[in-house]
Amino acid sequence: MQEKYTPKPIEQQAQKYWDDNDSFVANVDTEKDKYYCLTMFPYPSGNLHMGHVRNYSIGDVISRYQRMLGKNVLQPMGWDAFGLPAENAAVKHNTAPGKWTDSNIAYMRNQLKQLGFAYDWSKELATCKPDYYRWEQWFFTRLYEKGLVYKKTSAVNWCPEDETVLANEQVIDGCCWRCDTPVERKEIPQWFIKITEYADQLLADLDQLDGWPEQVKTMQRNWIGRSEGVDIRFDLEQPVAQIDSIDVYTTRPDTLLGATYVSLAAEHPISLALAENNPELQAFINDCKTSSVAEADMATMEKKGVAAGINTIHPVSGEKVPVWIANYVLMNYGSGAVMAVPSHDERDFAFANKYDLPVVQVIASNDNNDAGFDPTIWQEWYARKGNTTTINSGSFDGLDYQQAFDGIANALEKLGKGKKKTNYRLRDWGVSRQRYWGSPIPIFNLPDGGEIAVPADRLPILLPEDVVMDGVSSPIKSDPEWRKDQLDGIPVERETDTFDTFMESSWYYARFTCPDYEDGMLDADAANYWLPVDQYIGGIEHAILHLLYARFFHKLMRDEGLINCDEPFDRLLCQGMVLKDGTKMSKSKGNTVDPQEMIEQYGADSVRLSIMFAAPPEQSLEWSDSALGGAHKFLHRLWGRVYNHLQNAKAPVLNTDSLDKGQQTLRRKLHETIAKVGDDFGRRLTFNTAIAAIMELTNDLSKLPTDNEQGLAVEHEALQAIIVMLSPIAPHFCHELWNAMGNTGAVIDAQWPIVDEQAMVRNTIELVVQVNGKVRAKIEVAADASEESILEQAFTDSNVIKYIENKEVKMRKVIPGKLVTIAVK
Ligand code: ANZ
Repeated sequence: MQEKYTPKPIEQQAQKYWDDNDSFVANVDTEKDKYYCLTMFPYPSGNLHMGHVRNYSIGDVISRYQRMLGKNVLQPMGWDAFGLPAENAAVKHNTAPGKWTDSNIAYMRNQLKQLGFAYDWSKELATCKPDYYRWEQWFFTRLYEKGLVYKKTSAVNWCPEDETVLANEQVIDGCCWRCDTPVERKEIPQWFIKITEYADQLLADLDQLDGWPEQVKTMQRNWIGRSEGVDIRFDLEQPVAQIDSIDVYTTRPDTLLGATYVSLAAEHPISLALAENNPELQAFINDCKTSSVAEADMATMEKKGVAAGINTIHPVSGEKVPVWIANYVLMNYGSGAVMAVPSHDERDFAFANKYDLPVVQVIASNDNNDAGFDPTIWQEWYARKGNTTTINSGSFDGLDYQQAFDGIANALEKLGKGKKKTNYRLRDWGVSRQRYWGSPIPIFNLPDGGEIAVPADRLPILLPEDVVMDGVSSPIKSDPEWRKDQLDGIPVERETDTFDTFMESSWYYARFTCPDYEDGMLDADAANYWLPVDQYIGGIEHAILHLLYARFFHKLMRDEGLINCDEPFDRLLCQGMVLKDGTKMSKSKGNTVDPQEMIEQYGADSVRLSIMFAAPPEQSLEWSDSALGGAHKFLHRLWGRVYNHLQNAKAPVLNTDSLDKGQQTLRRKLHETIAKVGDDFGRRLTFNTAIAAIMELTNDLSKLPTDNEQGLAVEHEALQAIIVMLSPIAPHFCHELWNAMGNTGAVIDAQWPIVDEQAMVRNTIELVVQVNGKVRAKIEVAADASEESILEQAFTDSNVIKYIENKEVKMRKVIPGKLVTIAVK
């Protein structure tokens, strides 16, 4: 063994050993418990950043720990390789997106290898390769056959100058990022998958996910947004374009008598019909078309509208209620129409104030003796449902929330003017993108309109990779030849839209179990053995969409008979960000830390150790170069300790019956540490506290005298355990030391150390001695000492003697396990 720790050659040797021995290749083995640990795969953007290093280190520690428990561990890695950045980079560097992506993958793979992650590289996959996306295309055609996908027109961001669709991130302050032309909303036909058909299951099954953070489940619940309400019919005073009523969806039928106007979405059929003879309305509708399609913007934008000039009849009061067209009503929620209750709904309130519409309070607080509607305390309780009473509501006065809800809903049902209804906020998943670098959507458009799904034997529809990007439109859209195809002699046109890249990341975790399988999307034996993923790790930014789509796809695959469990991810850990000077590292702020430089300078193990030590995994972590230096020093010291030990020790044999007190104490500490670190790695997933415990033990160990055989034997036992416990964190370092300690086999194949319960038994305990209520001494007594001998020891303690000398002892008492109390006068 070398005297000094030199990371580079040690890391290369360990990595070579793992490679040569296929150490991390995982095969189905039904005799063994499996453990599938997955960290969200990266987009191959060019190089790793510190966030990746943290993320992948967490997954690696968990994987390596589980392996030492004897599990059959699968930890795969691959590339989420389609997406817009590749198109932009291709234009900028005058290359093709495929080429750019491949070279990034090669570079980043090498970086991951340098960090020593225990991946099964034989299962590597890249989603931009036909052997991956062909199954996604096939699956889409299956969903098409089952009626789970459909086409409908839907809004996109359109640049009239470039005549191209823009992604949301390509719209900057409402203008095209390239030419600054104001962006319009354009309705074009797009493909949708019916995730709404699974809304109920996606909601209900969240309750099974005990291993998920509550916060993530709450976010998913809110996103699915189940609400119970009533569809209410407001008859029109006069029909418009043969329509004689407006259906509104409300979750607050209890406020029905406070409805002072009805508002419609700009795209509502009545709005469109009225606009034909109303230029002001037409202009307003056009105006709405150009505003953003992003839902977040809809919520915050200024409320605007136009009076429709028609009335409805209130279903209960029979009074006239005017109709407005308003920009805050969404066409694709409920029925695209709202009964506006400005006294109890914030948006309606803002709108009514702006256009001077009447506000009628119908809910009164039971605590407040309120005189009229006071908009300044709107937020405080007007929107409240509990502890209220209805007012101004005719025969429905004097009711609490639930009574009013049920009373009015039932009355409407009797009148034939309302029906209870459950709605979801969740929309069907629009999967069409007008971009090039994605999987082509496997549809043939027929010459006489209509379309059919591409038959299985014609899949995959290949994306050409040898393309020139003009920076404006997709090469497969601008190439008329690419579209041309034939089916049974009939000319057809290929769909030129590609899939949303969330499609690929929705099922990669399943394909990892059988990435080379050629006879289907999934090999049932492999998929059913490995799934569900036991531990999934990734950023909180994926808490909603990615995780929801993956859960949805899982259920779709289950219902296709491909897998047999209900949920894809058993346990979920969302790691925090890596910050520098309190802010997120980003190139634009110039505060990034390059992992590559750190690895070169300190070695991968120090980088891994420092990043895992800095904070609990869910918390954000403040990067510090000095912490890295500290981690490095610790490894050096430990190395030196092992080196010295090996200079002194000649195979010492531990004899637990002949240990002195210091040796016993160290062994106790050792086994307490083993128990704690196992709990931290396995259950708590707090790696920082595990490392702290290992460091503390190492520190205690350095104080243990080793000038005798049993001292060396205890040291040997402790160093062996420390090397094993630290190996998930600093695997190369421990690989080398494990062999240096004379063990056969590699540390990755070592068993997790077994806790010696006997060593943890404390045979002495410390007791406090109080004299007249003040602590005067601490004495160490045998754990099974009698009361008499404890008192004897207390009374002979020199410090205690000082306080009782020449005094009359009034009381003496032992409180077992805690203290001795003495009263004197
Ligand atoms: C009257 C009312 C009174 C409402 C009140 C709320 C509070 P959730 O809970 O998300 O389902 N709404 C219905 N359809 C809409 C649409 N297409 N665009 C915008 N808003 C719409 O929301 C349901 C509530 O959102 C409904 O209940 C309706 O306003 C509004 F004190 O009706 B409510």
